[in-house]
Amino acid sequence: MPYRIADRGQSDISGGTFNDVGRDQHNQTDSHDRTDSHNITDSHNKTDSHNATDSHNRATTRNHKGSRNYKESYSYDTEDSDDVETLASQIMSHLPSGMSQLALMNNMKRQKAALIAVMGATGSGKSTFINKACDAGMAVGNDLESCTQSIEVSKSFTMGGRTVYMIDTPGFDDTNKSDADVLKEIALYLAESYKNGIQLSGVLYLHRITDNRVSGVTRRNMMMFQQLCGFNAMSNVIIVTTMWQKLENQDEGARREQQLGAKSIFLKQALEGGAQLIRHPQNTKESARAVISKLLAKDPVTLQIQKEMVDEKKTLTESAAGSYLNNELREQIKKHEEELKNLREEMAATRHQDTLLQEELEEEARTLRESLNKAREEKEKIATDYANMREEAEKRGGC
Ligand SMILES: Nc1nc2c(ncn2[C@@H]2O[C@H](COP(=O)(O)OP(=O)(O)O)[C@@H](O)[C@H]2O)c(=O)[nH]1
Ligand SMILES: [Mg+2]
Repeated sequence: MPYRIADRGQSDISGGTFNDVGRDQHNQTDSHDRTDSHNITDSHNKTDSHNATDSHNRATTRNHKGSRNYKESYSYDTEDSDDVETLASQIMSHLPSGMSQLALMNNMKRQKAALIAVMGATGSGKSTFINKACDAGMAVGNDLESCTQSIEVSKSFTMGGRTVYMIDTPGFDDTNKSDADVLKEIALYLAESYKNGIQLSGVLYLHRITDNRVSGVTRRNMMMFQQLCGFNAMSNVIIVTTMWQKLENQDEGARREQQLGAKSIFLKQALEGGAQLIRHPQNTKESARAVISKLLAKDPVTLQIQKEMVDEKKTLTESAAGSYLNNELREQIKKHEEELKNLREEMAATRHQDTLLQEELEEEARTLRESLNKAREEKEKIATDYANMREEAEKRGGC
């Protein structure tokens, strides 16, 4: 299970009204320029990683003996993970043999292609959106399990005379990857493409309109996305609300939409920077392409993480996104250390009493120590720079 920074509660986004800005649909006639989708980075070997939310997202109760019961808010089913691997290998099997990332990037450059990154939480509909846009076969997950194992580039398609590629990214809540690994993958891909002379046409950030609250997971995804893009790139960002068909009451969706833009500090900033909030009203190709067409009209953009890693040669920890994650991890470590200290005191105070209680406290301490170690490891992982990340990826055969 991946190490995950803890959710920090959620905010209500109901109430208010909203004037839809994304209903003007364009009917584009597009031809297809099909190449297969490309899985860019290998999945890392880290099925043993640990979910750090364990210790804080658990409801702690005392049983009749006064000892604690933890209710896990999150569980990981290893049988499902086999399914995910099968799906990943199915995608891999579509790869044209010998097509490296560099070759693909050269193709993009030669075609003066438009490159669009798609970000958002797991289950926000990224792979489905891309599939609709380009009739491709990205793996689509159910609501609980991540399917996008690593960065994937879609088949190309043509819109308004431009060749377009879409980049599918894992969310910062991936069931198989820690946030640090997701950040490293996204940062490396963006840095590599920038260094190879490819600029993005823009970024789509997908958000489920069916969510009536901004959960900790959503908040983390929004924050990481904003730190990766930076304020100056926001005019090339579209926040796309998905799953409108799942809403019983469309007015409720409109209210959430308004709250997202007005009250959420995360999206408010993005919108102030020029990002647009647009609906993907139908889960159709036309709807997806109407959104994409808005980015194609814009001049390409350099994202903050690209400038930081390539031009400014910052380490990942020094980048805005890395620094955000680093701070979250630092706070997590502090919290774990505090919890461990309290636990030790409790163990000392009850030393001569109940042996069963002692065993349970010991078990609790063990879990906490594991979480603490994982958080420290994650912090170490992002203490790296572009050159190191490339080297690591080359060793894995990814870049
Ligand atoms: N009704 C509806 N379902 C969707 C939409 N987009 C995605 N889904 C479903 O939501 C689930 C997660 O989608 P997926 O594309 O794997 O999300 P990802 O994790 O962001 O790539 C799948 O069951 C999709 O079929 C949409 O616009 N409308
Ligand atoms: Mg996906």
